[in-house]
Amino acid sequence: MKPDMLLIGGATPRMMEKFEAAFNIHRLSEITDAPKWLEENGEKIEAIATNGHDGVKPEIMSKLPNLKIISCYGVGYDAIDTSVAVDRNIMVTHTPGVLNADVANLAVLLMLATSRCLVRDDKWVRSGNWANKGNAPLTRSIQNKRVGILGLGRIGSEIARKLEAFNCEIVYHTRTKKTDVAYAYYDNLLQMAEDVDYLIAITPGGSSTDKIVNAEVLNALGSEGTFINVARGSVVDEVELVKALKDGRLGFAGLDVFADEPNAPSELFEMENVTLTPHVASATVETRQAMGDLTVDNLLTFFDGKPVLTPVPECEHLNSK
Ligand code: NAP
Ligand code: 8YV
Repeated sequence: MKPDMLLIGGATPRMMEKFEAAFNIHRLSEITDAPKWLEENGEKIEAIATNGHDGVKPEIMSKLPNLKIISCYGVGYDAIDTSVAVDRNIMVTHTPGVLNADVANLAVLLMLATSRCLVRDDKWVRSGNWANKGNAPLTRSIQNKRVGILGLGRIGSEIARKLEAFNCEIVYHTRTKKTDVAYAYYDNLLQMAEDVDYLIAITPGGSSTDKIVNAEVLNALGSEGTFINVARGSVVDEVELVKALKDGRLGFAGLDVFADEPNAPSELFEMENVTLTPHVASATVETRQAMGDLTVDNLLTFFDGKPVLTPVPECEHLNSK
């Protein structure tokens, strides 16, 4: 008998092929009256496959009394309430590590694109400005700049390594000082923002990081400073971010994530000092394949009675049960 799995959000054809071989799949997106369906069928669901954006809503989780595992396609799992999962002995897995390189690449790309005005200069050529108005205005270099990384974990460390190639001076802020890195540590985010040219956010979302990049931090970064966000939209006070960019209190921003995705504040659309991407840091064919494989393999190993490959830290203890 195949276990019943609820699929929240999408899955690639490669994932679906493996899911279909191992599970009875119920796609939430195809269920017309979800509350009624959950009431009538919730008992049979043993597994959920979801993603970092959709997570699992509390009203869904509470209707699945026999849920055993949630496998998240993504490393960030702030949209899944792990405290409820742990209380109910539900295993939660995610996809750490396999996306480090591409997420770090997008952070560097946003830094470069914002500083070198890539979007403006692409338009300069296409619009005929080059021929009609002459050379585009000068841009700014990322070479030799001081970069503050907010969150020096798996991805933050990869960003730091990549920026060494640009001779950037790396400093960082986390709650705990790392013992194994030579970069200067700031125990105070505001102080770090005062001292750097670029601030890159790459922490988890959730309550501990909610709006930690606030108006004060943005002011400290200043009119020549650049804020890059590849973490979660919730990490920055977005209303203050828009105001600071408008007033020129903050110079520039490169943003992959937003508070109310798939919506981004429309004021940003008119700003030339901002580069925007639609939450695509991990969205390459190669990385998404690796994330998909890990999402599936965590489920398959679990139902094989083996320890899952990548539990979230809160659920590691459930692996030995
Ligand atoms: P990780 O290895 O767990 O690293 C997280 C880092 O953030 C750690 O250095 C941690 O250090 C720090 N941190 C956590 N809470 C903090 C707080 N309140 N204040 C300051 N620092 C804090 O995670 P990762 O694999 O690098 O992934 C990081 C995050 O990137 C994910 O959770 C996700 O939100 C985001 N992400 C975004 C995309 C995208 O598509 N844009 C893709 C992948 C990941 P301490 O614990 O010492 O504070
Ligand atoms: C995904 C992410 O796009 O891994 C993460 O935390 O934000 C991205 O890789 C996200 O999980 C949605 O699928």
